[in-house]
Amino acid sequence: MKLLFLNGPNLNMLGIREPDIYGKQTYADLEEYIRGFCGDLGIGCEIFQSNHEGALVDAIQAAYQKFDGIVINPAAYTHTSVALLDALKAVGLPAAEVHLSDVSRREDFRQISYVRLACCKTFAGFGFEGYRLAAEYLLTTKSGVIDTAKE
Ligand code: CA2
Repeated sequence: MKLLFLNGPNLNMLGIREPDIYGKQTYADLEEYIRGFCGDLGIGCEIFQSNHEGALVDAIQAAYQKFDGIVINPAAYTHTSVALLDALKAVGLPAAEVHLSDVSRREDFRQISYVRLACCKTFAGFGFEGYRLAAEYLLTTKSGVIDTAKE
């Protein structure tokens, strides 16, 4: 079992500003946390962060036949990106959406998630733990496979 963890724009700024919303821990702390629980769960992982939509699309495409699932925090692209949605649908890998904050309790523009339409589950508001919950979900469920032929 090998998972790809994708993080979108500005998540590399974690811990630097807005600690009330995103916590005090840094992006390096997040990477360490992900590698730690993946080790505990006995799963392989790769972590990639980009501020560029196309780079995230490329990473999703490159995951095809290489990973068993994708855990994605698309950050602001959550609310705007049909390109990320299409890429996830194109590769058809089980995917889980993660948000550090509880987006359902935030601004109206954060209530839309395009990426969610290609994800089997969303974990929002659990901080770093959301990534572990998403990984465990993908590890234990087989129901997340998206059949693009039927979409
Ligand atoms: O709650 C989340 O994880 C988000 O995906 C974070 C995004 C936001 O646009 C989404 O609506 C929800 C923001 C990424 C991090 O932005 C920072 C901004 C300032 C300081 C640190 C991080």
